[in-house]
Amino acid sequence: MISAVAVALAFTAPVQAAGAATGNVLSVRDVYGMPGQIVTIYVDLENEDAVQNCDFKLVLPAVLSAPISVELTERKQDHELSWSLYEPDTYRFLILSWGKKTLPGNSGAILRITCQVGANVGTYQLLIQDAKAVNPAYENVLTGTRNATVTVYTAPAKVRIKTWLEGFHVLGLLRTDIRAASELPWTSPYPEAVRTASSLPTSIADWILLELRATADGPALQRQSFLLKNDGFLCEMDGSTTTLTLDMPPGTYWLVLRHRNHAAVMSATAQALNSTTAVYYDFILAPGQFYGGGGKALGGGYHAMPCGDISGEGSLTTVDYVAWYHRIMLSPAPGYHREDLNGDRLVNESDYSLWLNNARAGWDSRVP
Ligand SMILES: [Ca+2]
Ligand SMILES: [Ca+2]
Repeated sequence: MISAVAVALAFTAPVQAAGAATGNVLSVRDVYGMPGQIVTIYVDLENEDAVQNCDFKLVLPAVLSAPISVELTERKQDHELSWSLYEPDTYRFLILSWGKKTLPGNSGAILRITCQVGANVGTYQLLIQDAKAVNPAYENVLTGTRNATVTVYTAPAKVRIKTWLEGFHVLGLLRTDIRAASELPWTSPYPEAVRTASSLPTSIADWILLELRATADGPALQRQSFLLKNDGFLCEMDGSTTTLTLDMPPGTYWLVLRHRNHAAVMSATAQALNSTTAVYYDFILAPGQFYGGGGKALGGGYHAMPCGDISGEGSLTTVDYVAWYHRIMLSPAPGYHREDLNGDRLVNESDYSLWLNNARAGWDSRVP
């Protein structure tokens, strides 16, 4: 058998691109952090074969502390985790099912590790070694691994962004009915990037999720929740600061916006962001601001994120309709509902009409 180290050196294919899994690949995601911050290392498994147990070592750069927390993700059944320091800066992890259960799903994180970032700015290697992914017949089916880097920086990238939500839009502003009824949650509804607001002024319409990518169809480098004001500006947790401080160093990034019931959109081009002057990206002013023509014209020369993707997977299908139908059958009280496409707190025929019009017209997310 080829050793896992040899496989690691030989493997070069990108593993986080969209599409079906090819082989069984264990990878770590790139990590970005400032001195003193707590960062999370994600270990992902993309597997086309059933995997029961995993065994691997991680070599952490000296700029990271020893693991503060190590936990399995939702990709587990009766799996147990053992880990320990193997040699200086190298930790061994063993994920094992005593009941011969397999890891659910075919992609995504199987392990989360938090560490604290040290003071030395730079870019460092984060290596996987001696990895095995064992199937129920106790054969190692791992076909590759992918290493990552840890980037330590001191000046975060800044940006200003304006967008409108089609469903929430009324005469140049976004509805704030949810906030007015004190039903807007203080904590972001996006589990990928939970944050808590310090203030929720009455001008806040909803929460929105910003994703940064290095390539148009590549994986997310970072996801961060922001508040969305009624004038369309994303703002910080104080509900008013529209210069957004990103958890990333300066760089050139594609800007993806996701919302809990609108189709995701992406900037037409990558934006060079720096740490001193916040680049301003306005999604509403022209159709050409949206990658793939993904913005919906509202009239008056304005454009918005198309509403209706309740399931959040990118397209408007009966899955979204069924979610709306189930909700309305429950006669929900007014509130913060994903099926409320126009943001008036109610789930009713108005929301259905918005979904139907967009589904018939073939609206979906154009984010690859
Ligand atoms: Ca959908
Ligand atoms: Ca509604």
